[in-house]
Amino acid sequence: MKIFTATLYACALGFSLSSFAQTWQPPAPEQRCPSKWGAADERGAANHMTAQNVLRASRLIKTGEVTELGWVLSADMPTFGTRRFDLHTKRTGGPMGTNKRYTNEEYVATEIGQVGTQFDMFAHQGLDGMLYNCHKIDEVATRTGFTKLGVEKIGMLFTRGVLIDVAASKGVDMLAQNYEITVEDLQAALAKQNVKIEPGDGVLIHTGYGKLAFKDNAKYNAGAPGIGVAAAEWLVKQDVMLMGSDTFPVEVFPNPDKNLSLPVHQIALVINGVFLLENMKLDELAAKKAYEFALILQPLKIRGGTGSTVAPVAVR
Ligand code: UVW
Repeated sequence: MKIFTATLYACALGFSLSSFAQTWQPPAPEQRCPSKWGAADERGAANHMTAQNVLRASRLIKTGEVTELGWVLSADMPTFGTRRFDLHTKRTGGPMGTNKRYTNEEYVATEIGQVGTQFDMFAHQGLDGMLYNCHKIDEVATRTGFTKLGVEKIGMLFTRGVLIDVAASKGVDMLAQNYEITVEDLQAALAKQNVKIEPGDGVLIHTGYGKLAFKDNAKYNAGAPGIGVAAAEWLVKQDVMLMGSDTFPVEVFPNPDKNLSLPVHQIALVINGVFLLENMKLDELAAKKAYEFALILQPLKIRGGTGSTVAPVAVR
């Protein structure tokens, strides 16, 4: 009866029912599983990590210039939701011996997998109770980590990195909060930079929004410009290894379709086995107009972990 009434209202107002349709429907399990890397696969796009891929990236190293792309981990960085990072210094000893040795440590209370510049692993996101390759979350989640799809499966990533400077391409320092980056935006920026995406690349998207981190954390966390569903699907079609950005979700947040919750997280991590790299420091790379480089990072080997804080570098 309610549906009938809604239909009458819609018709009276001149809408078709399709106006209310979701803008994106996740593919059904039989459409997304097994993944293109096989039913037993737990590494997704990390399968691009071949010796040839490392050599392809290493050929981009010409001067040895290193640019750091990771945040300094500290209590004043923006953290999402109830995540936190607290470091307590432990003055553990000294002076000891005739040589008066001192020793210091720290106790860090944090979500080590999901703070700072972070690499999202497949155990991090699900779709209707399932993870990548249709593993049921209830079957692989334990009190001590995930038995499948943990971040320890990934190891060293050394690949060609491509910076897409969408902010520069659009002539702004910073894209507006909640701006959805389109396929056309990515293609226009790539054309201006004269760079093409290749299979296995790590694609980093500069929005300029990262300038707010550590300065106005409330605004940084309140929303984010980023890729929408169409741009994410286009990047996935280019067969990239990972998608990163200088924002907390990589994707536009909140999604323009208020009925959707972080769909790009599902498109990347659950449906296609492509990684996300969040909260990146990209301003220096953008200022150098460094659009192609060797991108190097190694997620911590946290057994059964959903991700890892990382300190990626670009080497040219
Ligand atoms: C968010 O946007 C909340 O992203 P993540 O959970 O991957 O940090």
